[in-house]
Amino acid sequence: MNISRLTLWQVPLTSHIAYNMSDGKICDTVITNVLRLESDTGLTGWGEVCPIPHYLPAYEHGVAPALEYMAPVIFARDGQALGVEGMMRAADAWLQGHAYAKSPLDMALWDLTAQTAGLPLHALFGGLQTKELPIYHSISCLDPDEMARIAAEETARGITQIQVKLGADSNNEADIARMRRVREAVPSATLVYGDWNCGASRLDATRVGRAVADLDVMLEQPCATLEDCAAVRDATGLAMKIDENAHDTDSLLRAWTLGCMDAVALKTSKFGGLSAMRRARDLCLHIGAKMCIEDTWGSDITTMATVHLGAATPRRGIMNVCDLSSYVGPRLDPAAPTRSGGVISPSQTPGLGVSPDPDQLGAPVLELTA
Ligand code: 0XW
Ligand code: MG
Repeated sequence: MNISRLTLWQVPLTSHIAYNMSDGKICDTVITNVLRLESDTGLTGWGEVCPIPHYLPAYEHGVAPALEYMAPVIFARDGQALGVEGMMRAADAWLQGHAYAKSPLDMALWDLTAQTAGLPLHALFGGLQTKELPIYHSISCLDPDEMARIAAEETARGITQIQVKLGADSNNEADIARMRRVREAVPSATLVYGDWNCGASRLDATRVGRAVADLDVMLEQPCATLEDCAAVRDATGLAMKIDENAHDTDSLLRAWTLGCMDAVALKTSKFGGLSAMRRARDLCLHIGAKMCIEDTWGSDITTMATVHLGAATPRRGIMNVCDLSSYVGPRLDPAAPTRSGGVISPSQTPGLGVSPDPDQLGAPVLELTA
C-alpha cells in the first residue's frame, strides 16, 4: 500500500469552560490540526494533533511545514505505508525531532493499517484487555468553591478521578483551599490530584504539598525539572504524576530512577505518535508506573486513538484516559464513542473508528499528492 494523497485542515476548538492553568496558560479557543491520508487501495486514515499555547515545545502552525518536508518519506512508492514503525523510523531519519508534527502521521498510518486488517486498532496493539477505561475530569483553575462544585457535579455523572488545576493566580492559600475543598466534595475512593503544569517553585510546591499532606491526594508536575519534582515528592511524601517532563524512553527512565514517577501522562504528541507511545506503555508496565493515556488537547480523533491504546493495555497499568472531545466544540465526529458515566470504551469498527465529514472542516491548509 502507498499513500496517494495527504490533506490537512486546521479547525478551531472552543472549550465549554475556559481552561486555566499556571503561568497564564489557557485553552479558550485553540486550533487543532486534522490530517487525512488516502491510500492507493482506496482507504482513508485520520490523525489529529492540537497543541496548547505555551504548554509544550509544539505549536499549531508547525504541523503543515513539517509534513510538507516529510513528503518524500510519506509518498515513497515502496509499498511500505503498512509498516508504520518502519515509515516512522524513516521519518525520524529524514527530520529529527518534531514529535508533535509526526504524531498525526503515525496515527493516520495506524488507522489505515487496522482498516486493511479489518480490525479495530486495539486488536493490533494487544487486544481488548480493558473494556471500560476510567476517565478523569480536569477542572480549570478557578475559585476553590467553584472547583468543589464542579467536582461534585462530575461525581454525580460518574467520574471517580479528579485533576485539580493549581497555580493560575500564584496564591498558595488558594491552592491549598482548592485541594481541600475538592477532596471534601468527593467520595473517599475518588482519586484527587493537583496539577501545577510546571508553574510552581520547589518552595511553593513544598509548602502547599505539606499543608495538604494529611489528605489522600497526589501531586502532578509541580516544577519545570525532574530534579525539583523529585525534591517536592521527597519533602511532601505525596505520590506524584509526571507529565511535561516525560516524553521519551530516556526521560521515563530518569524520572523512574529519581523516584518521582508514581504515575505518568503518556501523550501522543510528546512521544511522536502511537508507535512510540506503545513502546512507552510497555516500559511503564515493566517498571510499574501507572499511566494516563491521552494527548494535550483535541477532539474525537485524538480521543479514539488514545482510547484504543488504553483498551489494549492491562487494567493494572492504567490510571485513566481523557475524553478530550467532551471538553470542546465542535466534535469532529459526533458519532464517535464518548464517555458513559465515568468510563469510555473504544470503537469496534475497523481502524480508529472515526469518520469526520470533510465538508465540515473548512478549506484545507495543505494538500499534497504522490
Ligand atoms: C494536558 N492538559 C492540559 C489537558 C488535559 O485534560 C490534562 C492536562 C494536563 O496537563 O495534565
Ligand atoms: Mg498535566
